Amino acid sequence: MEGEEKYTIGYLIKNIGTKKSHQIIKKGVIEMTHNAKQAHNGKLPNYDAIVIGAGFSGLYMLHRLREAGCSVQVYEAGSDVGGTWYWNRYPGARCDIESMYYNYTFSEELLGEWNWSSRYAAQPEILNYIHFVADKFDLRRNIQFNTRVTTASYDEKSNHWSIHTNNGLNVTAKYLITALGCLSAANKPNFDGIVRFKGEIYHTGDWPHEKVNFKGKRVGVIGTGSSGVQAIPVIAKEADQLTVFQRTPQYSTPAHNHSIDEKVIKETWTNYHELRKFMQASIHGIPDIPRDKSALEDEIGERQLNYEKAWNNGGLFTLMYCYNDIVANEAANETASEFIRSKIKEIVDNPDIAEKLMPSYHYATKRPIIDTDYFETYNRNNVSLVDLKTTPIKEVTPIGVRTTEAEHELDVIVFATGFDAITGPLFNMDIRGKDGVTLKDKWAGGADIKTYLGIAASGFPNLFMITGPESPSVLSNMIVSIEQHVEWIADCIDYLGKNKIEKIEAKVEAEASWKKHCMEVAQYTLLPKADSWYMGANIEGKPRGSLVYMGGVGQYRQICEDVAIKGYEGFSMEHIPEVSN
Ligand code: N01
Repeated sequence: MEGEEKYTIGYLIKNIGTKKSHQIIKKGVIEMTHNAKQAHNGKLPNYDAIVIGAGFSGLYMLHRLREAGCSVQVYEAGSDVGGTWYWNRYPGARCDIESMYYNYTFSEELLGEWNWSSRYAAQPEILNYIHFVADKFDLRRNIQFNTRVTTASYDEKSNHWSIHTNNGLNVTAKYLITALGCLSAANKPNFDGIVRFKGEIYHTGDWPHEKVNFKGKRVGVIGTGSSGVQAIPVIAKEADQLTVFQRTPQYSTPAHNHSIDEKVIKETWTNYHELRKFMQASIHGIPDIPRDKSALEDEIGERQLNYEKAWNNGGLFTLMYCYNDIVANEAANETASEFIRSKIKEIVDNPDIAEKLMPSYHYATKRPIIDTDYFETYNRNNVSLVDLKTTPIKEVTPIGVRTTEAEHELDVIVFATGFDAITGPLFNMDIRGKDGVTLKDKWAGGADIKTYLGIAASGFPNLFMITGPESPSVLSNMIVSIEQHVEWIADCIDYLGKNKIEKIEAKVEAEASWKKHCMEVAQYTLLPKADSWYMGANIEGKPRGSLVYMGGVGQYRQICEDVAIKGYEGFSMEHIPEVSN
């Protein structure tokens, strides 16, 4: 944004009373509040708050704080808004939460003005929705694009955060809010020889804006998580040959995507108030909950009928919600796991390929996947499967990928290898708190993550993390979790302003008890047993440990509300000293 930096307090003071300064204020480029106007050691920060990231969370944070009268600046590495939906443009990219529940819910007006076309919206439609929101609330005027924050350091003397960016910007703010997304640091495995590959290389999480042409090409897809499972059937239809390199087979159930009738949308919007309350109190942030019965209580026939019905209905949580102990009890889990394996056997014609596609870990302990014709794709004669468990990749050669068994010649390699989840985006930035300690050091590189509610960390005053580690985040409908965090943070900042509190910091003992609670809750689930990205197990060398709060969004919301009601219990706060005249 050209000329953005000159519109600071300093500029206004220098030009006070001039036509230009009036124009700037009127335009709203600077919207100072009583908070920011308070002198801190005689020095004012450039902004009340700096938000990093302009995806769903950063945009709503900007809107909320701006509505509250704060001066806010957002920095975004991409050239436009969208976050996840800006970067993940791979063929087949689609949401796995039903569109009707995957939108902002804070504004009735917004709801009434948007119609989704299908049960699971495709990436371009979700990105259009985000553009629509950005336009409606005129959000871009406080966002600087193509700007990556490289360092953020807290200065104890001024109680400000100093932010530096890749294009040489240096700015300060009282509050720093990370809205980085949990899945924004692409995992690009550094296979031997990769730089020698003569063909094209893509990563699903960093996809070009132009269409990638697969026609007449030999394509290799490495990775079979949600991204790979969505991309594989679409690429298979276009490419000459497709080779899928699979490290871990996945449980995937049919999405059964379909168009949505406008009448249904209107009716849903009408009842949204109730639905919203339900989603906020639920486990995963959707208007549904598991059936209150163990999978082991039903006779086999009855259970099969339930699973069959769920399979035919589609939905991310439908099969898991057939019973209340699928992710809590190994024997119960096995009934669902075995049901999906039987489906793979039924769908895939070649029994050897079917066998390779059958997972053995506990269903839903990795992120469940929903698909359109994923297993069916292996019946095509232009698709082959390489099992990396038995024949691992040795290197990338100039003409393809060599496993311990063979060299697979390729024109294009697509990495669908996922992300360095949750901590990755935070560690990619040099975030320094008190005494210059980095977040990465505080958390021992991820081996000892300590947060309070997944929102704050001791030693890092006035830093708020939206959907940070140890929050429900990726275990839920992200928008429900994002809205809850944004609203909690905005309310907290409002409380600080009203009570003339300058500095807020999580207490060490509050972090310790939050960690203890997170670990206790995790023990009730099977999730810690899986080698998943929830546990940091997908990245070589990443310390293993739970990155998420597993108690559900409803319980989590209640805890956060209680903390706020008790005057932000677990946080230490410092008042602004009276300024003497
Ligand atoms: O990433 P993933 P993703 N050599 O980590 C394999 C959300 N999402 O981008 O399982 C070979 O799930 C890895 O193998 P393994 C959703 O929350 C949502 O697909 O680690 N293979 C795995 O097969 C999702 O969970 C949507 O053994 C390697 C794959 O790559 C999350 O994003 C769509 C490897 C990575 O799967 C991440 O999904 C897309 C290596 N060195 C994503 N490293 C929807 O809303 C990794 N793999 C539908």
